[in-house]
Amino acid sequence: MTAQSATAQRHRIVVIGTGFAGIGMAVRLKQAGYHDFVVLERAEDVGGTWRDNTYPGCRCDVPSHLYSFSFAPNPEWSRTFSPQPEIEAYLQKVTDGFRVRPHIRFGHAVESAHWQGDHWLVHTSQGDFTAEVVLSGMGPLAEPAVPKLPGIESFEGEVFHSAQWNHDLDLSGRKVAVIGTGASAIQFVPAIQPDVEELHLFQRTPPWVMPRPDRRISAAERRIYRAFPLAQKAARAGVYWTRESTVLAFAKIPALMKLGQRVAERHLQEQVRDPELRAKLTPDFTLGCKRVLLSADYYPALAQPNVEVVTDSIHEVTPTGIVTDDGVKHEVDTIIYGTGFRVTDLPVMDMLHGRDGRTLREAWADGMEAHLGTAVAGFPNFFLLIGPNTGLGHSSMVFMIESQIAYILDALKTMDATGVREVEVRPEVQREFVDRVRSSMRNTIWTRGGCSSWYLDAKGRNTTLWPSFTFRFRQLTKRFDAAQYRTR
Ligand code: N01
Repeated sequence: MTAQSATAQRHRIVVIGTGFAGIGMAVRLKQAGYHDFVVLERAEDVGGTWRDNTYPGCRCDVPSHLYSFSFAPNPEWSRTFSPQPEIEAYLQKVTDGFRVRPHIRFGHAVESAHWQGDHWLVHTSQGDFTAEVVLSGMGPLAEPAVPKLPGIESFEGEVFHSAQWNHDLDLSGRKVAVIGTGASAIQFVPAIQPDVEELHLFQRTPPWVMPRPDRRISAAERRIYRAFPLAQKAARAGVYWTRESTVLAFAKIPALMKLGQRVAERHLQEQVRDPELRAKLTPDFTLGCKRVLLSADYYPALAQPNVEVVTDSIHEVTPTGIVTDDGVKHEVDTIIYGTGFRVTDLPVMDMLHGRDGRTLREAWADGMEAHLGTAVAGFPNFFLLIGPNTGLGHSSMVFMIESQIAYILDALKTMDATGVREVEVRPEVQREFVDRVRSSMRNTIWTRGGCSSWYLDAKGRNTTLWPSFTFRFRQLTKRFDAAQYRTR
């Protein structure tokens, strides 16, 4: 036993993170009769990415009825696409309603986890924990990606990332540079455009934007959902299957994307009358290659006189602005990064030390991979939620998370039923699964659509998304197969 572990708190299970993954896992553990667990959370409240992303206009681009746990329907959603405060409040309500909060240790940032031969030693900013099993709910959209712009240290104005919004700064009357045009930027740009004096939008690649069919859910509808939960279940199923049908275009027959692309082209045509601006905003890749964005107010905001869409590359930042490659200096006093997250370069990769002290980064030297996106060879009794190749471009991550939770619970039950203390996925099982995923990936829009995106790693491989139907993933994770694991 190491010096650190002498004072460690012992628990059977350590869960890391309190986003949808960590909270869902904790609820299901309790329901399954596992009570000896703690949930470690670096922040002071639950919510994960839905706690951190508070930028103006932040909302979900997956319909509300599907963006919730199957075991905790919410008849109170106010809109068909929920605003961030409602999703954060929903997660808090689930945490309290299922009495998970007493298990959570807030302000405990996990700094490392080491496999000790027969248990894990988890080192946090506020002490150590030992556990038989570690479950990571550290999502991929947690660590902001901030580009190293030449000269940024000399900038005299305010700088922040969309996931760390500076609410103390009044943007009215300011000259703002927004860098990036992804899912976050297309939501906050229209929200801040009316207030700022000037908005310079630095666009590297124009995204495809579809109309967002958002509407208020009336009080009468909410009464129906409260009184007849089956009605909301039916609405949820309708959304699920509509979304699921789009997998055909994303992952099976990418040529079908051209149909959707026409809708996006028409949307751009209708909302942007100026041909020069429209040309700047027209993507040169097939719809779906990057995340399909939904917005009713992004294009109209860009057509306003206080907005300039800058398509020349950023050359350098000066104390008072940004100079682009064409030599033009854009005078600004605020820079907002809408530059996304470190998805394929996760901090957990350096924190986690498996068998023989090997880090996850070393294990993933050739790219992120895990059996069923959940178990990694060399890391016994460790399971990842939202691991490699479990992300979605078309539907709700909560569905994938619930599939993984069920799989992990079955693993725990199998261990209990058979007296097994240690499970570690066999490398050849992981290899076979990953090879199948990679082969399915070849014919997807993400690899054939003619774009680069955060879905791809440095080697151009898609190690983030699930290349098939989500019900297929659910089938694969339905049962934990001990034969696929080395057991002790
Ligand atoms: O980040 P992104 P995001 N110089 O990575 C640009 C989820 N989400 O925060 O396209 C200049 O999509 C980059 O340009 P390019 C969702 O899964 C969900 O917007 O790489 N530009 C791009 O335009 C989403 O996919 C919701 O050429 C630079 C942008 O920054 C994920 O979060 C809402 C640059 C980054 O776009 C991330 O979205 C919001 C540089 N050095 C977000 N580096 C829901 O509603 C990057 N860019 C569920």
